[in-house]
Amino acid sequence: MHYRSIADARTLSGTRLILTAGVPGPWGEAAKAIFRQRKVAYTPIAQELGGSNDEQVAWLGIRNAPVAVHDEERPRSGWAEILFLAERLGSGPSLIPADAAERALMMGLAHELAGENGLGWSRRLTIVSGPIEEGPSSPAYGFARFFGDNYGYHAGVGRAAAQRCVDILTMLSQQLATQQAAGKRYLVGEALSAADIYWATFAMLIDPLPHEICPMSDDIRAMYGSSPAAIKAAASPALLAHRDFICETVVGLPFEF
Ligand SMILES: N[C@@H](CCC(=O)N[C@@H](CS)C(=O)NCC(=O)O)C(=O)O
Repeated sequence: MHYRSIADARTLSGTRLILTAGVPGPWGEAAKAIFRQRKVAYTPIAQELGGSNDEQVAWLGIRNAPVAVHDEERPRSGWAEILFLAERLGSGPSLIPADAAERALMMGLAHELAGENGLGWSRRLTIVSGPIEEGPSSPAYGFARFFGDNYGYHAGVGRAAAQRCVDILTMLSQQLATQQAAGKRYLVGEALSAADIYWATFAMLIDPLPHEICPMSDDIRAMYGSSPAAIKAAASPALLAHRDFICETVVGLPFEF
């Protein structure tokens, strides 16, 4: 993926998507997949993982990624506002169900995957809590402290966050089983929705795909693949197979960062 700088981004119009360069992040990969599925063309702009990203902050007041900026409109960094931007700008089948009850379910599942205290958020807390609690002698302490300070770490949160991951994965496994028992292919209703895409991309924090289709550094792979056994066991084989299906048919393989 060819990234442009923030300085370039400021001179461009159209849709720009700020992404953590060179690193597979589930929020960024979900945004890319949603733009791709909705046929929204965009210019990728580089954010530095864990960096101060001063130019980005000076421009938008937001340090992390992803951030979607369309023309002179306000920046959008939350998963839901990025999704609604893609719905508005794009074309083809909607990723949000038309039926109100299905839509409410889909948005709820998406929040459980991508929102605050959702699967990605909670799994990140399980990753950082070990090194933070071990203290500065841990080689990962600095990194973990930074992410912990930015994304909701407090003493003792690791255990609750791990349980939340288990609960969410159990719920998703049951939801898919219910759908499949009714002869339905996707997580909600009859058609592909954003919930399928969030699951396919956030699953990398539970069970990273092999290097050939999802290349990442050894450090990131070790971190993403380090879930406690109870978290791994909570994702049913069918839910992981659904991840494979959505990655192959929608997200596009290999992942490219
Ligand atoms: N803005 C997103 C959350 C994005 C997010 O958590 N991004 C993290 C992913 S680990 C990030 O940018 N990390 C890199 C950094 O903080 O520098 C949302 O509210 O939906």
